[in-house]
Amino acid sequence: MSQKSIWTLCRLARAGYCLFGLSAQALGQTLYEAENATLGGTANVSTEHAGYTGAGYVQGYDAGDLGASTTFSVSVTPAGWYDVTLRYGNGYGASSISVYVNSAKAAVAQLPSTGSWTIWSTVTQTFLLTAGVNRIAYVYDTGDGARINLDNVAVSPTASSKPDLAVSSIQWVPVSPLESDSIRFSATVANRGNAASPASGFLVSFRIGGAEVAASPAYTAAIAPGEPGANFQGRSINI
Ligand SMILES: [Ca+2]
Repeated sequence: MSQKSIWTLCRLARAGYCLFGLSAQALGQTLYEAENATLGGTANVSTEHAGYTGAGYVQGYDAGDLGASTTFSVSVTPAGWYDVTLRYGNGYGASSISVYVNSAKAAVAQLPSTGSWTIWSTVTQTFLLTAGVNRIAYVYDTGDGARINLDNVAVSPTASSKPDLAVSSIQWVPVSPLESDSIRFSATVANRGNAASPASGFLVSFRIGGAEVAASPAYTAAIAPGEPGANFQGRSINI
């Protein structure tokens, strides 16, 4: 089935059902139109420049439009690494835009000129998404080039290998400490991804109420994919 015929069917179906059912099954990816996303600041929908998909595109990322944002609600199952491909137009020159995943700045997308406002191109980035709805936002931050139009994003499971570390079995001894006791924390880190973790540069931070109370030493060995658990010992603290 061609993409055109799929989207013809989409127009006949309820939009939500179409996005999560038909197009995902037929294309292996799910398409989210920018004009249907949540817009902030000066971002607004336009149809001036041809070549877009769906009912239009989002503009309003011009010079001085700091804070302009387009937030996509992206639904995936299961949790894991996904390719997020932005289709954009850029008739100015080399540009960039900040990308937030679930409110945390995850990357800055580099957006080379497409040569004309009616020529559209794509840039793909890979993000770790949670099961269910994720918010992916393209925000004009200080330092970004902006001056772009956003057409859509396509989301699909990534083919590249990634680690996926999960912390579990958080424990402390003594279990019921007195005020003067020293407490030692420990946790287990498993790699549920399909690539080894980096051999250094990460540790486990133990936090109570958002404040770090102990941290493990930096880990110095990669955790292999499928490795069920590596033990991280936090330093002792006094409460
Ligand atoms: Ca569009």
